[in-house]
Amino acid sequence: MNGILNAASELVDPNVSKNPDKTAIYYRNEKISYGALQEGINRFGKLLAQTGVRPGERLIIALPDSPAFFYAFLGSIRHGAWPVPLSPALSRTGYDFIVQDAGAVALVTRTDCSAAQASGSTLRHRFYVDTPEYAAGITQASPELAPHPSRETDIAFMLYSSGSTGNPKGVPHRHRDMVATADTYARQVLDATETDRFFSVAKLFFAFGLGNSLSFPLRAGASVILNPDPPTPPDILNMIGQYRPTLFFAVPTIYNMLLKTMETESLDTGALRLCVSAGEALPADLFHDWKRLTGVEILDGIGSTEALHIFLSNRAGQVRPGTSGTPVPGWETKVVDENGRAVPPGTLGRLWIRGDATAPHYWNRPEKTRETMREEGWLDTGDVYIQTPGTEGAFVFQGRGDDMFKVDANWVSPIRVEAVLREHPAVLECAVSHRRLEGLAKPLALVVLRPGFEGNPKLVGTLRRHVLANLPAYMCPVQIDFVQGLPKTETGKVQRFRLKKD
Ligand code: 3UK
Repeated sequence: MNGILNAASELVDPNVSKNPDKTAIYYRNEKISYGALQEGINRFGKLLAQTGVRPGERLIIALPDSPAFFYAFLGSIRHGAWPVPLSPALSRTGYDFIVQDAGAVALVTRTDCSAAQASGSTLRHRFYVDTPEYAAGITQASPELAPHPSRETDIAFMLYSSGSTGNPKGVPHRHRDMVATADTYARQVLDATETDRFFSVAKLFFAFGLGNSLSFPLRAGASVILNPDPPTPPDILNMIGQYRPTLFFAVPTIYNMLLKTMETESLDTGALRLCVSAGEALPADLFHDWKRLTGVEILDGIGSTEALHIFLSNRAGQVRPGTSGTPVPGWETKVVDENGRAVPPGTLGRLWIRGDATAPHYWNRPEKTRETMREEGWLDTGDVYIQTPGTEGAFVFQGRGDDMFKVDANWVSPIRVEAVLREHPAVLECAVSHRRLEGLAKPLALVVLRPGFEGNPKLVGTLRRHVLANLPAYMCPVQIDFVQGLPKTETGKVQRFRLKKD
């Protein structure tokens, strides 16, 4: 089955036929209706066509969350060109690398974004959305554009995964992928309908935010609230009070910061019915504290750029705190050993997944593709999981495959040691990796202290004793360094490989 399907048309057009005046986007003081959204998309696609950008060519989008992002992203897809959304906060060299890697022919950004200076031999056109020339080009372009007749398995867009190691990799996705994640996760796990209002702290350039703020609300004929600014806890709380979202999405650190802010400012949770956390594991305590203060559950779920969105998730009313829950409808999962053979529940192994939304390959990375996109449509997530026999099959995250290491022939999961260290009142944040002593791996910890604590040898002793009281001795860090901050990716994930001292 490989019918004609254009994702931009599939996500938007039915809503225009049904109710063109319904608000699709809330943005500052503006409301963008479905009719206006479709017009903006068509005009952008037409502008691309007139400029000579052809279907299949790549176009970089470096924009804050805004209606302009929707027009450029969906306008490209409607025309058949592949949008490549990137964070508007990358360095110039970060953009140059991706322009070159993707062979991008066009760039859509703002004059005040560092992407404005990006360069590359393939780049032919630049669109600056905050200029009068751009406004004139859009106004002159026709508001009618027939969707490019793509097949559902043709590539529609490409994301870049900042990855936990090495250079970012292009992850192409097909026309059917956004529709598939909306019809499985959003509809069947979140129960999303046209009465919902979506609000995501995670931005549109990140696969998590792209689903939360674009494909899910559009597929449901619902509304989305966009925040173009870097998220600060007071702004987020204000926006929740002002726009009254029903669904809220953020990474765990944001929930943590919001809880701390709520100690001084009250939160009007108003219409909120469900919250979602992804990006890294949500600590069980955070789930309980949030539930107690707001009355709303946070559903932890694991997703990835390669899978486009969440494939294992908790369910409303049946949350198992501290786990990633169970497979989302439409997804098959298996935990495997080094030979790709399924292991029984209760055994630690790599998580492989299979579903309709997975990227078919990496862009120009045959070696990485062979490692990750496995036989019969399976995708190796690179994550280590245990499926607990006791908790109705909930999956418990054990860390990235490449972060795990062995000490005295025993596996050490950095996140277990980090969780214990974090329980100590002196510890704000920490990351565990390993160093070699006489050729053998030993745990090493970097610790960011809470204000008021001093990093000295006495505290090292205290923290080591705290770990020893809670975990086997081989897991106890032989070295603890106090630092100001931890190395993180664009999307806020700790890069443990950068701590390794081999
Ligand atoms: C880790 C988690 C434990 C895990 C993402 C939701 O994070 C997303 O995509 P990325 O490509 O990273 C994927 C990797 O992040 N991870 C994500 N969620 C969890 N680990 N518990 C979780 N709940 O290592 C995974 O392989 O940046 C998240 C939707 C779309 C996404 N792209």
